[in-house]
Amino acid sequence: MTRIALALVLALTLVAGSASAERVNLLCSPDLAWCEALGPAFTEATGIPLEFIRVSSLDALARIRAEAANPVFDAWFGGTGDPHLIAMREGVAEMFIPTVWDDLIPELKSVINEEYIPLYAGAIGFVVNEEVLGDLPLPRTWRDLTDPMYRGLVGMPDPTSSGTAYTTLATLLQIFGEEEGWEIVEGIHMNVAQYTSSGAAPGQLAGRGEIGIAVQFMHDGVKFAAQGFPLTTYAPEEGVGYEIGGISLIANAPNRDAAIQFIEWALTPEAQAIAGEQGESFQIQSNMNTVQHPLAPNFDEINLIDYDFDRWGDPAVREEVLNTWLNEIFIIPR
Ligand code: S7P
Repeated sequence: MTRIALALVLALTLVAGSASAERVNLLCSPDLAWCEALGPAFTEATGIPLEFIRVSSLDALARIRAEAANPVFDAWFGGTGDPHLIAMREGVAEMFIPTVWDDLIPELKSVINEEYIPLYAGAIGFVVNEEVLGDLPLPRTWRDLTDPMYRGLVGMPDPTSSGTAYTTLATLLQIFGEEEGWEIVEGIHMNVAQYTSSGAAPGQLAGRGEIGIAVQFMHDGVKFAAQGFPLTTYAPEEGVGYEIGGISLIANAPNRDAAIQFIEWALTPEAQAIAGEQGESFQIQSNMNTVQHPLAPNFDEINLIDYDFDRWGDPAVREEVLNTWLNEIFIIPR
């Protein structure tokens, strides 16, 4: 073999070696079953290995911020939109336009001002175990949830870790305004039996009969009902806020090319169908060509509020909301 041929073989070996070292380290915020189904399907489609850890939305943001100087993760899949927006604005995540951009539902892109990539959408609501409520009437409004007859029967996630809970607080403050909104948050707090760190967990407590009413995303309640738990899911009369879950490239990702390939793949109709088929997750998927699962919500039938993603995704506003909740609501004995 000539020297040139030998050099060529060596170069090709090195290139192949570095390509096989590519992998995707993923922060995954939706339900565990969906996160678990992603890796094998992505590896089958691309040959690239994927490892993930499941972390709630706000914990994921905290982690990305803390590791900004030396990122460990390459991409962040799912989780409520506000922290994705914050990550973009702070420069710890990097916006790019994926090739399927024009196939993503236009309204999902426009309400978030195209500041991050939409992955799915879902709305907040009540998930109720009527057996636990017994003779008590179903709560029909947000204000109903403050009624002392529901003392110890309500569950919601902790706003300091859960994007679901932050979306709920932002919803109440937008529907009722600051003063009345915090009054209602306090009334609900007095009835809360347990704050959970993850957004979907209150529905599991309600399903097992440990509480009567969970406040969380409705698609999670629908999922638990589909699994056989005696749960009824609906939106309160005053209306509900909603999420546009995101998918983001971490800034300075160690495996940037592989991460982009993952995000491109995750937005295809085939990959999005995994949510309902294997992941038992029924959000509205963002690609117009994805066949939506029959259990996915129909936003035309839900009284959605005009959620101001720009304002409630602002880091300073979020900070203020969380501080008020921690210092003025959470400390009230119940
Ligand atoms: O379970 C799916 C889902 O409701 O969970 C996501 C949420 O960000 C993760 O939960 P927390 O951050 O509230 O723990 C939602 O984006 C998603 O629809």
